[in-house]
Amino acid sequence: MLSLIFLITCALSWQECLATAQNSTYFNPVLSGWHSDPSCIQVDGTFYCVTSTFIAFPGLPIYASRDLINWRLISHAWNRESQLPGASNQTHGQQEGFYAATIRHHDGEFWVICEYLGLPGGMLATIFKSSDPYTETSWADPITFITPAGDLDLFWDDDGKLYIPAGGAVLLDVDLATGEILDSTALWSGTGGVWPEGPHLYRKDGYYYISSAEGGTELGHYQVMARSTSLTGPYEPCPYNPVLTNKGTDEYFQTVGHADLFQDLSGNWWGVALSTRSGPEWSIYPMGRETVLFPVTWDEGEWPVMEPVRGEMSGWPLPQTDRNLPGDGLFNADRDMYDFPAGSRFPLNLLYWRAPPEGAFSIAPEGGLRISPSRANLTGDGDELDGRLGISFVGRVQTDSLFKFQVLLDAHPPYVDHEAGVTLFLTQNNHADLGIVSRAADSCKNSTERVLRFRAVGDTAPPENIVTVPETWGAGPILLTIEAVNATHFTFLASSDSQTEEPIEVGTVSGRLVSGQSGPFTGTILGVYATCNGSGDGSRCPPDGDVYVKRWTYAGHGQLYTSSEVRPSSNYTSFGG
Ligand SMILES: *[C@@H]1O[C@H](CO)[C@@H](O)[C@H](O)[C@H]1NC(C)=O
Ligand SMILES: *[C@@H]1O[C@H](CO)[C@@H](O)[C@H](O)[C@H]1NC(C)=O
Ligand SMILES: *[C@@H]1O[C@H](CO)[C@@H](O)[C@H](O)[C@H]1NC(C)=O
Ligand SMILES: *[C@@H]1O[C@H](CO)[C@@H](O)[C@H](O)[C@H]1NC(C)=O
Ligand SMILES: *[C@@H]1O[C@H](CO)[C@@H](O)[C@H](O)[C@H]1NC(C)=O
Ligand SMILES: *[C@@H]1O[C@H](CO)[C@@H](O)[C@H](O)[C@H]1NC(C)=O
Ligand SMILES: CC(=O)N[C@H]1CO[C@H](CO)[C@@H](O)[C@@H]1O
Repeated sequence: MLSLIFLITCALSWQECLATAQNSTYFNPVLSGWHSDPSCIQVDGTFYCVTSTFIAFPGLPIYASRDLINWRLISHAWNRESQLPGASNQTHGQQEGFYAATIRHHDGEFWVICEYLGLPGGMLATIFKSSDPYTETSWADPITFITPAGDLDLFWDDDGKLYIPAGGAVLLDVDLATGEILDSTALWSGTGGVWPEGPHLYRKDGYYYISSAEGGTELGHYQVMARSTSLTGPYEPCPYNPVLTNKGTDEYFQTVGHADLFQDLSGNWWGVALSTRSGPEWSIYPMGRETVLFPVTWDEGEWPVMEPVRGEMSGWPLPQTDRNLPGDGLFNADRDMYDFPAGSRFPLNLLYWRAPPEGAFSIAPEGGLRISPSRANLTGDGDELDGRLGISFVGRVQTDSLFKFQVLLDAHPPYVDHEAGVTLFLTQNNHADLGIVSRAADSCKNSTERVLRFRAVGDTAPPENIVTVPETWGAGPILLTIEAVNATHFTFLASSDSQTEEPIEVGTVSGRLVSGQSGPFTGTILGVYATCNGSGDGSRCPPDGDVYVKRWTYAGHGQLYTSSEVRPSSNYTSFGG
């Protein structure tokens, strides 16, 4: 019946009709929240992506999908401090660390190449390999070398020889055994835009294609291509450059670029890129640079044609919806609901800002997440307490425009100025916190009391607000909430666990605080922290300050796909014409 209607109403030939009927619609971003610089491949019908993580640890998350829409977090290429000993604790800057990874599959192995910035010896190229990306421990210690250029790619020529293209379209020939750069060839200078970066090299129909971003990763971002019949050039620029951009438009999805291309099992081409849901106003975009998917038409011998990035997309038939992937990691759009039962594994989607202090986090024998405070607070200062030695802070990426993040926190900071709480965190210089703080109650009796303190750090920070914990709440755990009430504002609420319907609003902050600012490359993280605010010595706080997360939930309540239209969080749709 359905097909009969198609045949009657379709003015095209029946083959074209069927093709039309099968085209899919879906929503961007496909990896929502901070997922910048995506690189993806397809291996035996499963798609794999990696994104940049800068100083977050674990880093270089690997996502897998069978349908291009449901992406499961399956592992991190960088998951053990010992893979790069001492790298994290030497990295000072908030936007250093791992930049612009590339994932490729070769000879049965997955390869992730990436450069690490912020180490004294120069830009460190790292190559992580795994034959089973569903297991974290399968990612070996990286091969490393000092690289003269960043944004590294992996390209095997027809003869099987590996080359490493890098930013500025430079082709590096590296002896991986010694780390020696044997040769460096400039392939193509680009179209003249600033910051030619994130190059990928493809081989198709007798051509070598270079795809590269230019214009910087903000409103002026765009993607260009060039091709040559010889690896070392000369390269002819695509007559339709830029091949992909939202520059100069009033689209909600801006900054589109840093693309990678791959094929599905039906032979259709797709691309991923980063994009920011900011509109041209470029003012409030707490989720930073997210991963978008776009269909690509790439006929034999022709230049690829990329569909412009929008919130609602239409293109090639998507593979059938299939969430049947190994592992227990979240799908990107899923909610968190953790009570950390005794003996359970640490959820894969939780991350730290640099490697955490040793032993600071564990699942308590009676259940719950135990956090030992760090001497460094979230902001940090000076040399010893700037956060390099670890901050007791654990979070998850904000993946929805509208959401509610709630933590039931059992915290009784034993000394004045010690605190634990929840945070809306972009970097150490831009965050808003709702803490349970210990304050001097009566100087004669030397006693302390618990107060709720809302405090924000950064240019547009509202004033601090302190509220005494109501006596009726007793000494039990406190439910702390951060909620995106609309696309521009976050509120901070507290309640006793037994009176959750009457929370106290302790603060409100504009998303401007966590948009760009000191974190132009990263995006907002929601998390829990505990600090003894510099007391103690070495890496140790005074004892007895441990706090317990009894319950941790995060649920999306909506995704904006235009500046004014919201779709439900979590479930994407795809349907035939
Ligand atoms: C930094 O990490 C390395 C490797 O884990 C360790 O040997 C070193 O002691 C750490 N440095 C400091 C100052 O803790
Ligand atoms: C289906 O999607 C592809 C990829 O975007 C496009 O080239 C093609 O024109 C679409 N077909 C129809 C009938 O819309
Ligand atoms: C954070 O720690 C630094 C260094 O110990 C200190 O100067 C600052 O007052 C602390 N800030 C807060 C908000 O506790
Ligand atoms: C943190 O400690 C410093 C001194 O070590 C003190 O001046 C500051 O007020 C404390 N900050 C808070 C927020 O308690
Ligand atoms: C107040 O309490 C702190 C922490 O228990 C202790 O170190 C300090 O000596 C006490 N001060 C007085 C005056 O009792
Ligand atoms: C968003 O919420 C904030 C805080 O409640 C409010 O001040 C602001 O007017 C709201 N914006 C819109 C567009 O409703
Ligand atoms: C309609 C639909 O797709 N529902 C799905 C929403 O997501 C949950 C998991 O998060 C699935 O179980 C539902 O089938």
